[in-house]
Amino acid sequence: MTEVLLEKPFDFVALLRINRPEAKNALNGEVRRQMAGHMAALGDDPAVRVIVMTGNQEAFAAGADIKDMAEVGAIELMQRNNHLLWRAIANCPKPVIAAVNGYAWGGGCELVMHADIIVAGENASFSQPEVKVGIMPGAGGTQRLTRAVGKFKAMLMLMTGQPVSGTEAGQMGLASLVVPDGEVLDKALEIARTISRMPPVAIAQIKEVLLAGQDASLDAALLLERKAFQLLFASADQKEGMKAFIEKRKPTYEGK
Ligand code: CO8
Repeated sequence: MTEVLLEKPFDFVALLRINRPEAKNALNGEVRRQMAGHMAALGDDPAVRVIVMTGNQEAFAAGADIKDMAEVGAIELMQRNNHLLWRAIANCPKPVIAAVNGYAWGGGCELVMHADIIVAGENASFSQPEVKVGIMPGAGGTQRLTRAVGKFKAMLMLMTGQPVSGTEAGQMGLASLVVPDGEVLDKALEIARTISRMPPVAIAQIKEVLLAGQDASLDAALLLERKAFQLLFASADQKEGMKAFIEKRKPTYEGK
């Protein structure tokens, strides 16, 4: 397992680093399999509450591996069932933070958009350049990008393949936060640490309801929210959080 390195920088936080520097972290099958495997395992691990994914200073990931796709046929591509690997990432029930420096292009940009929070360096580069190699995004780029930045900015990026900087990404709604390049990972880890101290059951419900509600009618989404809100009153963490407030002390959350 060396294409994606797993580290535990501190309690309750896991850090996944894409590790193919020789190929600008291009996402070959092995990277995608390892990323999906880690996400599934970390999603199940009670000792992990937040996951940060990153690349290196030059590239988060410069796309799916073109050398891996250049000669493939449609049926073989279909039989690779890559969508199941992407789904494992999308289905991770824990907060995922992307820390982005350098290229987040093509499948790399799509991977970033699987995250819940995106911290970008000012000079990061976001792009969906697939059209330039004769294809289009295949892992959510046309859909997640449009939901993030709206139709007109998405069309421009998708049809020209032109990159936007981290600073522009922040202005467009494609990043949660933009910081100087050298501070990206520290900032992402700081946010991860903050979230890791929050009640895990509430955090999981926020993620589930926000994502499920995004594509539902407002009425249905508000119903989902209300039910999840009510459910949280069955958690020990709710009792602890409110008791600690009243007793003027710090709460200790156990995820129960
Ligand atoms: N795939 C394979 N190899 C790559 C990729 C890639 N996406 N990107 C870079 N590399 C390799 C280069 O081939 C090169 O290898 P070598 O040293 O053996 O020649 C090495 O990484 C270093 O790259 P460069 O020399 O090109 O570095 P530069 O700094 O000059 O340029 C760029 C960096 C601008 C990022 C340039 O490498 C580039 O344009 N890369 C391709 C970007 C691209 O088109 N990405 C989109 C790919 S298609 C895609 O992502 C479809 C997603 C669909 C999702 C579904 C998946 C199944």
